[in-house]
Amino acid sequence: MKWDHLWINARLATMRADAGHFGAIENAALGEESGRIVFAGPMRDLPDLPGSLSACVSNASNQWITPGLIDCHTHLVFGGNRAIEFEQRLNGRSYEETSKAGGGIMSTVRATRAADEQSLFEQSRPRLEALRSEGVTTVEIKSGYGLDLETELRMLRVARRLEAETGVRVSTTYLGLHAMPPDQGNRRAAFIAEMSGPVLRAVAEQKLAGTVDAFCEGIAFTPQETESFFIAASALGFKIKLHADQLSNTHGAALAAKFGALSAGHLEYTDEAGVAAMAKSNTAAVLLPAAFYVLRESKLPPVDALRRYKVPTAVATDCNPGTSPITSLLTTMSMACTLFGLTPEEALAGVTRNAAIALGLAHQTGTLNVGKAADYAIWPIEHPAELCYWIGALKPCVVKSAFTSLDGGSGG
Ligand code: DI6
Ligand code: FE
Repeated sequence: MKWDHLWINARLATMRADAGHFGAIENAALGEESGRIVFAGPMRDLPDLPGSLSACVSNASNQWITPGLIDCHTHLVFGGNRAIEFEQRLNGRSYEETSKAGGGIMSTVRATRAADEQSLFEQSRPRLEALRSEGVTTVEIKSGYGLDLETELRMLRVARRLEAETGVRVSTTYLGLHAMPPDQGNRRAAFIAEMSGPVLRAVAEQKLAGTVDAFCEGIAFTPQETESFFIAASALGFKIKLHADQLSNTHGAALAAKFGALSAGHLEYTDEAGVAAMAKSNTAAVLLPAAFYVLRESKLPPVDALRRYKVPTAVATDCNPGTSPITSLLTTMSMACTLFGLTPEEALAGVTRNAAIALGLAHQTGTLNVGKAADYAIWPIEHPAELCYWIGALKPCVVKSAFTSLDGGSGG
């Protein structure tokens, strides 16, 4: 049997949970066959001579190979931008004030509704290419800037097309309760019923997403409203995620846990009881330090409690036009270390193994393990901590996902 490709003289940061610092293996090899990893271990354990195992043997020249990076929380499909609001915020207007005045998420909803499918695709694609050029091979993309049937479905179709045309694996999420559109007036209950009924069913019927998300917050939806949406979604077999406790403690983490959520994101205001509930329900935490940075937030997420309760903790960009206009997962990892106090190993686990857990894709990707998809990146570095240390100075030499390959030098 011949393998499609074999890397020799590599150093692997396998990021396996039980395998020591970074799951590192020196003098290693990585073999792939039909899009799967068939070997990831020391060269001395190869079952034969490299040339007998594969017709395509490459020398990694002692560079580090990591799992393909995973950005498990983004809103990267959207129309327009919000640079003007950024300017206003720096002049003292708060995010909440902007949002109450009809700006914020709703200004992106207007721009997204106005963009046709092709335009939305063309505006979003460079953001995904930028992520990929830094080694990202899987990305989660949420809807939530449509807030009507037609535009929510359009956003999810664009997300699916991004996967087809870039080869980056895309996990789609229907973010039905993101903001209350003013054109609905005070008809909160009617809006929630629409998003939890016809729109949810259309997403299911057209198989555009298998997971839902909501923004549970003072400026968005109450825990009771969120819960009614989750009940409808669970009944149709959707998996659950939540934007929880970002700006205040609404006990969103515990609410997510109650529904057995895959993940809860942000968590700046989550208390220990919320963390304990997440641990019990195997709900992953998703830390979003770039939104913390942009909003100049000062309340830190409960990182120590997440460690003590062994909650798998992911790190993601939250790429969105309001609170996190960033398309660099490496910079986000640096922020996770500097702003939140994660170790470089925790930050890398946050964009590999734990991000896969947060997406329910741990069987498929997130570590260099035999049987998983051949998603990996090769880095011109001497130590894996460099992935979190450099700011804007590092690109992978090779980015490979099970769908496609890309030469790092020419990408993005
Ligand atoms: N929390 C966030 O940080 C983003 N969405 C959310 O629920 C912000 C989205 C935006 O301001 O456009
Ligand atoms: Fe978000």
